[in-house]
Amino acid sequence: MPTVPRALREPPPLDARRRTAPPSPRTALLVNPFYPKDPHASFGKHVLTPTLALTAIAGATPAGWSVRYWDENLLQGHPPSDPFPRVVGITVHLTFARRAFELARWYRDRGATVVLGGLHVLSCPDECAPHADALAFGEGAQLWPVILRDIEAGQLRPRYDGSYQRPYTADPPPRRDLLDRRAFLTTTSVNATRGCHNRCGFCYLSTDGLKVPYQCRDPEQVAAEIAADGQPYCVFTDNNLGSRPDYLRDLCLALRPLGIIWSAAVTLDVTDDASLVREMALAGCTGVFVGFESLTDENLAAAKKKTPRAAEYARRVGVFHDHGIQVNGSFVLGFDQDRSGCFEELVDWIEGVRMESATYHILTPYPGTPLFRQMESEGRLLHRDWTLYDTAHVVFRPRHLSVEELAAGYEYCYRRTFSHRCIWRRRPGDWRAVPAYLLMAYLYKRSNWLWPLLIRRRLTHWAWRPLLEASRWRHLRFRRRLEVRGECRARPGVPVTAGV
Ligand code: B12
Ligand code: SF4
Repeated sequence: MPTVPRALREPPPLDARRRTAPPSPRTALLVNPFYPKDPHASFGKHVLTPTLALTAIAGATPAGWSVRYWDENLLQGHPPSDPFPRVVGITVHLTFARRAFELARWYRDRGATVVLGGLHVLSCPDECAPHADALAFGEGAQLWPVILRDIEAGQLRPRYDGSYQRPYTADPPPRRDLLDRRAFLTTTSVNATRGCHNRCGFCYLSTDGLKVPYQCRDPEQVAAEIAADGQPYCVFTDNNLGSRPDYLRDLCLALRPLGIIWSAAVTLDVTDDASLVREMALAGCTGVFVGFESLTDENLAAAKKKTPRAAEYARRVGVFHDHGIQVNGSFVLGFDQDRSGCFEELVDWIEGVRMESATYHILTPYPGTPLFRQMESEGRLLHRDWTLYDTAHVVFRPRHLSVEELAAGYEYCYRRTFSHRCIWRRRPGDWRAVPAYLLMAYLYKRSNWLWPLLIRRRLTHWAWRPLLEASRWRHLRFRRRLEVRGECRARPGVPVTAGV
């Protein structure tokens, strides 16, 4: 098993003896808590692009308040305490809930008011409530200004409910200026849409009580936000940017004049219409993150995944490749029809279709989802230690595999996919795209020894920048050929594609 340096395994200890000044009026601190990194995956993936959770709510901070952003995963040591914040907002996911609660205690003990929000608050409110002065359920940009005003008026309520019904276009732009640009490959993480037309049984979108109607922002508004951040590469962190093909087409038209490159998570059905994929390429799309999940149709059906069946996958990967778009496939391991042998078969297939990148996730029943209820009712949950619900650990009893076989299969998939041999075999067919592909693969997937240093010294953007610029330049040339000749088989090459 590859080792993980301590700084990526454990959060910095909180100094119990630190003396702090009284809370400074109208100051807020927003914290993204530390989570342990998976030794099999790239350490670099955590500094590709920031989560929008906190910059989105920071954008809604009322005038007169100062707000600071702190991401513990940037390895900058003890979280800030000078000036000591009046209010601390912490985003909570199940995997880092324990750390979020530790932080909450530390700040509360010293007089700050702590507000918790995010997915875990929604799925496990009773667990979160004792650790906060107030809980924010759902859409935070709507709630944050109300919470701060109530604090000023001394009228803080224990619970605030935000609905996802308000027009998405009404949200203020995220405060990307709070981020350290050196610390990420790109600070331009953007959401153009919210929700997804699917409701896969394992997805957090099917959590009880979470009602996220599908909403799209004005394409021009999205393009202006991207242009304002001034970066060559943008990552769409939407659940599924391809949920509404007509919208995606309009968005592409708005993005085209920017001359940037971008990547996004989409479902495979965007390849139903090759002309849409062409529009994406012409607008700067160089990579897609696609949840293939499984090569077994029974698994897809059981998960209620409404995308093309497995026999169609290879042809559809080809549609992206034909338009110069690299594919980062996401695969879930441990479905009920997975048996020993499925891991070799999967990586053989990935190698065969020359998929540029792949991420693997052990099936994980998130609390509140149909999958969780099923596993619970069948008595298959092994424990409720949420820190291990990170898709890198087996937390349930698989149907046709032992727990050990599934864990070993996960490790095998990563080890083999990022072996020298497999990286080479998956190289693009167009030799001109090979150098960028190899640089990307080696920097991203085979440099875990280097990432802690790059992260701590805030050299992430510096390390990626030449590759980003070279990819954008190649892409612009490729686009010109695509415009003239129609479909084209050359691949421009891209640093990394979006996705978790
Ligand atoms: C960007 C991203 C990442 C980035 C950054 C993650 C980080 N925490 O820093 C990277 C690539 C590093 C990453 C890694 C992983 N991720 Co991730 N990631 C995302 C992604 C695509 C976007 C997040 C985002 O910006 N959302 C948009 C914001 C605006 O929405 P939001 O977070 O819900 O926040 C709103 C409200 O919840 C609320 N709110 C949130 N916090 C707070 C706090 C306060 C005080 C208030 C008032 C309100 C509030 O207001 C916000 C604005 O409306 C999401 C999918 C998605 N589209 O959301 C997955 C997602 C969050 N990731 C997920 C997972 C599983 C992971 C990994 C564990 C995967 C893996 N095996 O490696 C890792 C490890 C991270 C971890 N342990 O949490 C899951 C989480 C599932 C769950 N139930 O917890 C998601 C939902 C993807 C999915 N479809 O399953 N991820
Ligand atoms: S397609 Fe993806 S985002 Fe949509 S419900 Fe399924 S897993 Fe979730």
